[in-house]
Amino acid sequence: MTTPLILYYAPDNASLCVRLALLELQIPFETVLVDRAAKGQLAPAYLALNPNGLIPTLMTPQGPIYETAAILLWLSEQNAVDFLAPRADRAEALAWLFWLSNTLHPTLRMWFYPEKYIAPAVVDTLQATTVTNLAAHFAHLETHAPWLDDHVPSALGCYLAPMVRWAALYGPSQTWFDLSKYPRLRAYVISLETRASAHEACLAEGLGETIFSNPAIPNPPEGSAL
Ligand SMILES: N[C@@H](CCC(=O)N[C@@H](CS)C(=O)NCC(=O)O)C(=O)O
Repeated sequence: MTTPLILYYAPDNASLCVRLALLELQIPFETVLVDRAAKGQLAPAYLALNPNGLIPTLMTPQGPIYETAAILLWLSEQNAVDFLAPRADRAEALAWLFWLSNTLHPTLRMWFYPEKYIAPAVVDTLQATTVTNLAAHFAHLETHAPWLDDHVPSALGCYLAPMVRWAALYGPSQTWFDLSKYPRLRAYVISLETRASAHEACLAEGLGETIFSNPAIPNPPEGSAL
């Protein structure tokens, strides 16, 4: 790739998944901050790149790509060595990528942004169901994702590890999430947070230490998470 990729990001947003993948793959990239506090994701210039008004977007020589899973798949395809889930077969890796994208990530979004999904009067009801569903999703991963035992960097890991972080940090309550209940998942995210990619992402976005296994609210050098 000759023209550098440009990652439109906000600290500790879903763009973190893409930043981790770019760093792991050692693909040069530049960043442009999307100012969440000023609703920059809804500014006309950003909507021209990503009409969904969501972060991230990756500008590539072929134009902008959005949707975290699509970007991770695209980046994996640019790479000579399999990055999707190096020790899983492709069918299994694709199934898990889609599950992360169409099940775990949207359920987290319902937990963080219930008002986007339901009338204000019944937000409590949605949150009660959502937290039960989230606990079931993490238990499902713990039991059914053999690739958690492969402590190697992958697109799946770059997607999952930030979601583990967000489960522990954001939403109306944090007490429901206890990573020690999921020992395979815990060992997996610890293996990823000790990598150079995680350290570099920490510095760029002010994420602190133990970013996946015992995260703290970020203190970013620019922009804000919410
Ligand atoms: N389906 C999207 C979801 C991305 C997403 O939820 N982004 C959040 C930040 S982590 C966002 O842009 N939130 C702003 C909003 O919902 O208005 C993807 O996978 O890229």
